[in-house]
Amino acid sequence: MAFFSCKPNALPLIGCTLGFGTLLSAQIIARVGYDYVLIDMEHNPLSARESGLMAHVVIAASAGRCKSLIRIPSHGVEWIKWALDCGSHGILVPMVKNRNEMNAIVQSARYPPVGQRSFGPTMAAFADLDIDATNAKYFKETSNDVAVIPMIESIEGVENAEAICSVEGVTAVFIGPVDLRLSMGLPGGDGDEQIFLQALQKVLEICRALGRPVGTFASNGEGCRKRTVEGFDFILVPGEVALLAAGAQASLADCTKG
Ligand code: 3PY
Ligand code: MG
Repeated sequence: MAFFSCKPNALPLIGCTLGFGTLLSAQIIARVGYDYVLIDMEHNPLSARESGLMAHVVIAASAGRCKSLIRIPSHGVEWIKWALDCGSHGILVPMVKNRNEMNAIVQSARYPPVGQRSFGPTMAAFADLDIDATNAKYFKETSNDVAVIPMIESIEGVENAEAICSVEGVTAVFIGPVDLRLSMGLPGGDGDEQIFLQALQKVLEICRALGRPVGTFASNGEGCRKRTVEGFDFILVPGEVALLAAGAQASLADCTKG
């Protein structure tokens, strides 16, 4: 089933970042009720050697009825191939700044005639019961539903948002608020500065006009509700690492209070 059809009438989709690369943790998170998990190969020490692990985490999440996106660490064709061939429902591609970069990503991620993705979705057949990678169905249908999601997270990316988002083969767009704010000289992941809010609004409007869903990150419930009211379609909320730290701190505080 396509990533954006998993909760058609009740957007936004809510997702949790997986950073440990461990199956047990993925299984626990996938059963909590999140709509999707984001396997983060960008900001966690999960190297190319561990790329096979992505496939197993996708399978673990899928058994919990969770969709899986993989955030790859670069625009490299090898990462795009590994992440899609293992049966994930889509890729998040960081730091996309212009149309040329987006065109190259789509070339790697889409089969002909749109792109030049090479055929070999070896693990996809095991990742999701709805995927049948062994016959023409994956090539003809499923692969078209795989989500290709550029991250807009710089001033330059916002300036070129229309050119990036309108490339054929782009499914949705994700705004990385922390890096976007850094590029604006602003701290943290949220704030009321006009330059930041106008950038969010601009990307939302462009994507509305193009019919592309827009996602972003929120570090807590208040931020999540704010972004929901603004019209974001999928939101990433605190992930595995933050949840473990918060749970451990709360438990220790509870067990040591007088
Ligand atoms: C950012 O905010 O820069 C992100 O990459 C969010 O995941
Ligand atoms: Mg970022």
